[in-house]
Amino acid sequence: MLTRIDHIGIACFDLDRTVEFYRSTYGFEVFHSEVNEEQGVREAMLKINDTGDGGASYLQLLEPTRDDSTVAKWLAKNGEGVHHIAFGTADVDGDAADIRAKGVRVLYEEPRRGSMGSRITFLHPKDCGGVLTELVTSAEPGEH
Ligand code: CMX
Ligand code: CO
Repeated sequence: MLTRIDHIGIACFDLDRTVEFYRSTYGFEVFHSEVNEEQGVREAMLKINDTGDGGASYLQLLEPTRDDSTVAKWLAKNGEGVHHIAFGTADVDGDAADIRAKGVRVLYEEPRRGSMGSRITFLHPKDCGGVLTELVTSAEPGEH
């Protein structure tokens, strides 16, 4: 069951500059940052709020680390902006299977590694009304 907005993914050319915009404009601080080589991104997670199911909601600021990454390709075509939304669930495997059975393309056979040791998969934007949609199961506290 999808129980929250886990994050909104925002693509940018310059992560440090974008982090500074969110800090100085809204007061949001970086909760966590990492490089995910598989996804080809350097990212900062800004925690917006905790949620009633023990999770949280974040902004995920994304800067590409290589020209052939999905985010680099998207930025070249669209410029900076909202790249994807992510729903949180305790069971990404089960929810992805249920959604695949409804005829929506799930991009990965098995969930892959996301921010902070989470497990993630994506739904094809062409099957979701033009919205690239991610499903996330957070790591248990202490797992990452
Ligand atoms: N939102 C909405 N539509 C998108 C999109 C996005 N983020 N990215 C691509 N599309 C659309 C394109 O506009 C294009 O539409 P048209 O054919 O009408 O022009 C179509 O999808 C195909 O796009 P493409 O540029 O040819 O790109 P690809 O098919 O090579 O890749 C996708 C698209 C979704 C398969 C790829 O972006 C992907 O695998 N995404 C999942 C991984 C990812 O995004 N990782 C970065 C974030 C990591 C994280 O969140 O942790
Ligand atoms: Co994401």
